[in-house]
Amino acid sequence: VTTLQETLAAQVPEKQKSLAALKKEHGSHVIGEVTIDQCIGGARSVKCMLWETSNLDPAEGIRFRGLTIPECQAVLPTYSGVAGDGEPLLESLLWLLLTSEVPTKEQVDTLTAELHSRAKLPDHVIPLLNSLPKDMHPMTQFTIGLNACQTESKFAKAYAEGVPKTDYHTYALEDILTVIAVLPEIAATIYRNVYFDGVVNKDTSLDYSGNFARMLGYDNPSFDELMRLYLCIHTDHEGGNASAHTTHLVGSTLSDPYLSYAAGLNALAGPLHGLANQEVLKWIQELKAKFEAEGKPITAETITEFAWDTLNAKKVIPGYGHAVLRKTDPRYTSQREFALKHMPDDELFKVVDTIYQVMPGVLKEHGKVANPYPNVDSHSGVLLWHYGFTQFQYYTVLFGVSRAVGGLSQLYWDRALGLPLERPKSVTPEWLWSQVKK
Ligand code: FAM
Repeated sequence: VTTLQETLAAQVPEKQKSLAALKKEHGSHVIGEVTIDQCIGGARSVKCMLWETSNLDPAEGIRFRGLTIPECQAVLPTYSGVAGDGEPLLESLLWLLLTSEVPTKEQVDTLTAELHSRAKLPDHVIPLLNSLPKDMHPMTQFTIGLNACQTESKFAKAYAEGVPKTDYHTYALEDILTVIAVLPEIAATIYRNVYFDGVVNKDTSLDYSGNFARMLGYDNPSFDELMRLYLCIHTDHEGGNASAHTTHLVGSTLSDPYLSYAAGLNALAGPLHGLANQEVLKWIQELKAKFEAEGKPITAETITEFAWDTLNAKKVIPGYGHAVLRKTDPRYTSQREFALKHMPDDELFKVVDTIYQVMPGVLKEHGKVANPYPNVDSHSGVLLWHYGFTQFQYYTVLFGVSRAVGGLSQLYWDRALGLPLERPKSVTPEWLWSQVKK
């Protein structure tokens, strides 16, 4: 069986040559312009970053190495081994994002074994996590835990020893696979510490997602399937989202993969980004509490009323809108299909479905939101809740385990292709005014 490392090593020379040719022959070709709006408005759709593991089309949604979520579900190896029979394994998607090839089940099995073998935390990490205050946000604990593992960085050690830049990607891959391997145990330790007894039970006879579910304390094949879907759909959303971009930017300084992804996690912890999945459940719980107190049922009418209360209070509706998408997020749709298959009568699923019926209309009437449709976060918490995973302050940690796969797969290619330090030009307000005063 051709291993992941052999597959990648065979690809690097050709891709290095191709990018060098593009730069040499067409480096000065103009691909866009930048307006003042984009300069002061968060660089929306400014094309100035290379990202190969996925691409996000506003109308179509995400494609992982050219494959949509349904296409991934049709071809990527599953737990049973039969593609299409259940959710793809997270390891299958990791292989696809890194190599752009659909792996065989045998190849995926070698990757599962490799990740399990790398999943050894340094001795100082669990005691450090155990020492953290229980009311410290789980995302803050998560980034502390990952930073603490940086003592193991092979990339940092090799750089310090002066290895040639042509070898950086080989050491980066070592760290990338180890970071992906240790994140579940860091995450599970935090969950068990904050909400239970601190005990983490591994089961490495299972795949990455199944073992992660056991470490969290869940032993239900249906939940294992949710974990596979959840971890796959949150991996990558092209390069411009804050967690991916931060990982790429910090990595471009030759900070190692541990420090780079820990930085990406801090971006993910923001309410407009990964923390939205927690905010969605908080919003739904507040909605339920209000109308239960008033003795009113949750209907399209009461949800509409609560949505307007939120908007009139100058707050955002969490789980709706997107900086790029202009239609319902296919990551929402894939979760809806999971719910229809596994929990069609779930009460919260019905609430999310009713929100979906009314919210686009409310946001269109409100008139400011460019994308009045749901994103990935408006559905994810409801699926977890169904299995008793009701600690929604923790939800973004699960997102953080998954997003490492996308951000770090690209980081491998950043180093293999020798992408340089990222350094866009900032301008002053005076300069902007000087451009428009004729
Ligand atoms: N509810 C209320 N107002 C919203 C809104 C929402 N869901 N989405 C956008 N707006 C507002 C936005 O705040 C802005 O208002 P101001 O002019 O007063 O600043 C206006 O509509 C235009 O914004 P936009 O161009 O439509 O969106 P942006 O590209 O600026 O921002 C998001 C995109 C995702 C930050 C924004 O839609 C939002 O805040 N959504 C709610 C939080 C959320 O669900 N984030 C998760 C996104 C998800 F993809 C992820 O990263 N996990």
